[in-house]
Amino acid sequence: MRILILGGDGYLGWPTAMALSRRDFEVMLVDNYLRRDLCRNLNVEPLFPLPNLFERAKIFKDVSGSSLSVRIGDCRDYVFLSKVVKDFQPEALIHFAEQPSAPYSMLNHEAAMLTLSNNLESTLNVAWAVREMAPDCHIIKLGTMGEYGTPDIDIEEGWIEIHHKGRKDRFLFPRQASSLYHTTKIQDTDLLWFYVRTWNLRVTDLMQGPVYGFLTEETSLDDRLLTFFNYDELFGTVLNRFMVQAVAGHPLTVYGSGGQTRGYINLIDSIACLELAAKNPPAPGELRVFNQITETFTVRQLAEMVKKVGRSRGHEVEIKNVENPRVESEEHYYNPVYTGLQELGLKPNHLTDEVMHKAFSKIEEFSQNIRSEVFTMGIKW
Ligand code: USQ
Repeated sequence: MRILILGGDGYLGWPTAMALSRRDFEVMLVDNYLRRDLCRNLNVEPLFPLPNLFERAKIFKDVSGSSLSVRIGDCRDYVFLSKVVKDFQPEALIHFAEQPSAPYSMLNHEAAMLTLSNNLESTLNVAWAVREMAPDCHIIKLGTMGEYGTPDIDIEEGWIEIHHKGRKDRFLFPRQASSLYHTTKIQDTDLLWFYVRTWNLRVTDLMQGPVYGFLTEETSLDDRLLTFFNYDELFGTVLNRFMVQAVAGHPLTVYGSGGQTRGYINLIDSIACLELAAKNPPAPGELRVFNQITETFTVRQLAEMVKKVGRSRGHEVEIKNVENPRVESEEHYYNPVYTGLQELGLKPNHLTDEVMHKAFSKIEEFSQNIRSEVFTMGIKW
């Protein structure tokens, strides 16, 4: 299957591309190095050094024998994107080409504008390029569980039936985000749902929770194939940050009381979900939604787990409840449904001490790269 991965240089895009190319997919990656540029400009470089995308593809070819095609360009540039889609004729397209950070989107007006325009324009262009150049192509859009927020009712898998004044209909589950980034993901969903209804596109929306880890079969082949791994306040996500903080001897930064509950997923499972989605496309005119998580934790629970594993490895790990820089509920009901991907065949890799030990071990090897000053940068909602 020909699969086009937009955002192929990122934390998820790169390991997904490598994994799929070894499992019977012909993979083309597109990226404009937005994440690299933002990290360089904001002085929050990732933990592992990253060769450029051409170099990474070459290293991967040398160590695995599998090929990846690379195109550098901006998905907001419709001439560029439509030509890539026209020439490659993908059967599936994974859209990761978004500004993915909630804190970055709240940094200042410029960052808000970049997030809004990048995310919406790239999604609009994806819908158009597919319609005009490869109308049967299955669009797999990376959504986020954060689109739903933390409502006081169970979170369904995308859709809800509403009964009202004696009648009923099926709607997208209500959405209310708690950052501008998450709001753009809701707007992406609305855009694609509109074009699904209007143009009969086939779309899968993967509502993913925070992903953790960085070790896959392919990233373990060679350190130069490791993924884009941030641990700073802007681009790092919570569990990844806690593990690096533990290695650095920095207190784990639990925001507020730490009762915030989210659905988490191992990077390995995230890739497996993408493969399952690609191999099981929806019908034309269908927007299919999966909640892409495998278990739920509070921030407090994650901190306790990291503390236990970190201490067993000789690190002095303390947990600190810092003032919450975000506007979010700290103690709330959270009960999402996430059966769809397991029904398609996902076998979850849960968060265990062993999983954490392996991640710790690699982080320790690179500990000389850790810069503690980026753990807290003062970004507030
Ligand atoms: N948190 C802490 N301490 C930290 C960092 C985060 O307590 O040092 C808390 C946050 O306040 C939040 C939770 O941990 O309650 C998750 O925060 P996060 O930074 O790990 O994740 P988030 O900002 O929600 O965004 C990440 C990815 C985003 C993805 C999203 C899935 O950056 O691309 O869409 O996870 S979800 O959270 O389900 O919306």
